[in-house]
Amino acid sequence: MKTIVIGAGSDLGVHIDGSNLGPVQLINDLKGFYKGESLSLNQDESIIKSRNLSDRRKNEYEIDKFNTKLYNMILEKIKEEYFPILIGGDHSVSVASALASAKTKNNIGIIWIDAQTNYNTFETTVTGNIQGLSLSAITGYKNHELRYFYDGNIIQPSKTVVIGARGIDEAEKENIKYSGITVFTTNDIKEKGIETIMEEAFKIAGEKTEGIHISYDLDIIDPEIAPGVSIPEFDGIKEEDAMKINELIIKHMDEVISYDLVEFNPLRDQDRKTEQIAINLLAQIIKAAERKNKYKKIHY
Ligand SMILES: [Mn+2]
Repeated sequence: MKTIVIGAGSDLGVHIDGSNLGPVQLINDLKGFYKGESLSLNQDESIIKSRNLSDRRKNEYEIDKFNTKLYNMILEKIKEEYFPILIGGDHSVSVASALASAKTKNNIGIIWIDAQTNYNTFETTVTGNIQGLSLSAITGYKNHELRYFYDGNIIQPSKTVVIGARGIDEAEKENIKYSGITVFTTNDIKEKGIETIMEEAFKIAGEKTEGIHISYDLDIIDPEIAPGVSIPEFDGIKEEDAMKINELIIKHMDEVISYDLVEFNPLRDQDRKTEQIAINLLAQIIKAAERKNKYKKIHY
């Protein structure tokens, strides 16, 4: 088992430009210490992107095309027994990575670390940004249009946990209630502490599953600290807690089978603050993935 870093350069899931440029920059930054393999998929430059907020199916066809390619690319690597680390791109790219991870298993869990729950449907979306429909698509709550390429098992809402949410739309709350996913808000983190919340999350996502997919959106962090994201959401967590989340993920690395880091937008960053945090998170996870792989080699 080896580690592979996969860049998914698409910003078609959001009306703000720039997150498509994140992966190239971060993969370039990683070159100093990561000598392993990497792959990249970038959105076609000839695409005329829709940024119209009243368009409820913004760039749907192009996103489907991109994610179909990305899904097949990641799935192939999983079948070759790689541990995939995906760098986004806006959060719509995680439909491809999470489902590629689910494809070869009967039942996996997912921990979605994000300021938003991304649990809208084409009916409830306010912005028409498809990134906001990604988790509902992954967990089989409507939005089948976003997983046309997929014929495997869906990730069960009962094995799905969102951490750090604070920007939940009213209609989205109804979707969440109906589906039964677990949501821990930023207030829950403040009240109970990040360690308790993460342990609870791993218990839910790990119960009777064959692995856990992690999807980490940088906008969970307060925009004062990490401004380089497309849709900043006030009252986020501190950098210390952001790093702590990663450490707690690494503590459970034997259960983790794939990892995304998404939403770095270099056009919105200030003094490379967000870029530095992203690199620190990636460096930690790469090291842990490589350790995991070495350990597996010894024991099998
Ligand atoms: Mn987000």
